[in-house]
Amino acid sequence: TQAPVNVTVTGAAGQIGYALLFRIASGQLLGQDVPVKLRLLEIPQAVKAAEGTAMELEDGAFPLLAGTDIFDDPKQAFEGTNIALLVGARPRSKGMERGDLLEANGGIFKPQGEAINAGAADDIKVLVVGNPANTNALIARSHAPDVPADRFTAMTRLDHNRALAQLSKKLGVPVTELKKLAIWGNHSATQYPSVQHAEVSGKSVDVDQAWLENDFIPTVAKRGAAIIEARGLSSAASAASAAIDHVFTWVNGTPAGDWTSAAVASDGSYGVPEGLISSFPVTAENGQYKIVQGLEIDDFSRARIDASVAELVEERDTVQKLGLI
Ligand code: NAX
Repeated sequence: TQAPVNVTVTGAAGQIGYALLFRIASGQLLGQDVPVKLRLLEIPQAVKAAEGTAMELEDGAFPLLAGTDIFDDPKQAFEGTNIALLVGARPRSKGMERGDLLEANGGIFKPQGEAINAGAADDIKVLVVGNPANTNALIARSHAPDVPADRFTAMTRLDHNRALAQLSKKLGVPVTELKKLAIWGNHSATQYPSVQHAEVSGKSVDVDQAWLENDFIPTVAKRGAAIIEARGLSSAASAASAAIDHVFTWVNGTPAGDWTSAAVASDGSYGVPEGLISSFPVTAENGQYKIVQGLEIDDFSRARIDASVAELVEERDTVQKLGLI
């Protein structure tokens, strides 16, 4: 039988953590034949709450769960880890400037990048969920020089899934009939959910531009705020579900004739500066995400992509000035 895969989850006692851990334990992250060992990282004040979650994981008697360990030290939490889900982050508090937010998160993602560099397994794959996700991933990656750059990714799969759901409702077709949607740029309000290459039941999608601009794009980009407004709490189960999808696809591949979206290190494609962690349409094969190449980009898409990428460049320049990368 296969040795368990080590999965580190940071922010394990938070609300996404609570939704995520049980799905990992049930085998949905990697597959129904892959045992997993959980390594939970929390800040000292939240270790007790993480212990409570670990008790519940034990009570699930999950056949694939080979054990749960809890840490408050990143060095230990990432030792030998194969999959790292970086969920814990510093939220923006009232009156906090963007620079302060990036700096506070630098204090989290720099040591985590260093710990991954020092101790993670050779096949380490990292997904950053904690916001600002793209730039947090950039910070972590820049402190892990021995890890191939393409192992650091940030999550836009929730945005991708939200886009699928909205288009499915609009067209009155199940999500399974939709292919080749794409999220471009930053996981923020500037993101660009694109239907330019999308297909419904094998044909190109025909929706009017006004609906795209006034309805679809803002609904997808502002969905997080709408969830907070309705639920009184930010998206958690849907975010956990998207994190499961991101890793499952990364490991098991995309189906032929389709792609998904993930924020990955740019290779300079589509005018996105090399090294920036930006969302692209991607395929996965043999455990690697690859940016879909050679797509024609229309003028509307061009302007939207450029605007979101400009925001990422700004974030990168800020963390560079702060000495975080
Ligand atoms: P919570 O505040 O419920 O949980 C965060 C947890 O992280 C807390 O338990 C906290 O103690 C822990 N934490 C803080 N610093 C830590 C550190 N240095 N090491 C380990 N743990 C640490 O937030 P939750 O709702 O779970 O959201 C987590 C993150 O996901 C937030 O940054 C949020 O903005 C982000 N999101 C990202 C999404 C995406 O699509 N990329 C969507 C959902 C979500 O908003």
